Amino acid sequence: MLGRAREQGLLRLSVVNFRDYAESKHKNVDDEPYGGGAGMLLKPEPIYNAFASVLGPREAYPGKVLLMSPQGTPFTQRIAESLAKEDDLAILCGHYEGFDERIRHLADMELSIGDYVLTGGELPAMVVIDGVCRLIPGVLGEDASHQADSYADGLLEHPHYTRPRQYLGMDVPDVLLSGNHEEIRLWRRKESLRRTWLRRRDLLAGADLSAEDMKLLDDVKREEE
Ligand code: 4GX
Repeated sequence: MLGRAREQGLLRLSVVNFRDYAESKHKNVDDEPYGGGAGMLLKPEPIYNAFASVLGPREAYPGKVLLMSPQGTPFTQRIAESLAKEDDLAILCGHYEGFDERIRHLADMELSIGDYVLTGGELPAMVVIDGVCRLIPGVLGEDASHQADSYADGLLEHPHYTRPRQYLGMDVPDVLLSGNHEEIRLWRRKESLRRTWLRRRDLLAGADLSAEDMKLLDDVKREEE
């Protein structure tokens, strides 16, 4: 999807190798931690030099600068939506155990994609790129972007079915074949609430639920007791 979006001119992506901006003749971008300890740290100069060479003075950068780290703010759909409004984003990431604290000062926002530790920030950066770019108008098809709107309500999705009507003894729920659009809407909403109640109860606190939702959720709770 992002490859097509690039071809269509909907987004521009480029990768900068900060090794090309290392100061020493040996092009080393990492060094031992002051105070001792295991592991090498990413040095500040290659990152600062790369930034200035490619993007100009930090204070003149028009977009947001992101740093990928497990210590960051959890990356959520809400954050993806706010980043999708920016015309420019820069993401700092590296394949190192850690980075010199002064690199943090280049960033507007430190983001984490989850509570686990990876070997580098490249995959987290790609996760953020994917999550943000799919929200750029035109990147997803008409159908998919309409769906994306409905996923933004903070609930888990209801179950989906396609043909065949029966498979290995598992039937498509009758309501979905009924042609009754109001009944289908109510069923989907209820099953969405059920999934959220059963799998991610924490999400219900942040979801804005209508009076109808509250009634459906009551029914779900009674059924799931
Ligand atoms: N959510 N990692 C960060 C440390 C590092 C080294 C050099 C920048 C430069 C992660 C996560 C994550 C691994 C990215 C360690 N960062 N990032 N890297 N979870 O695990 O975002």
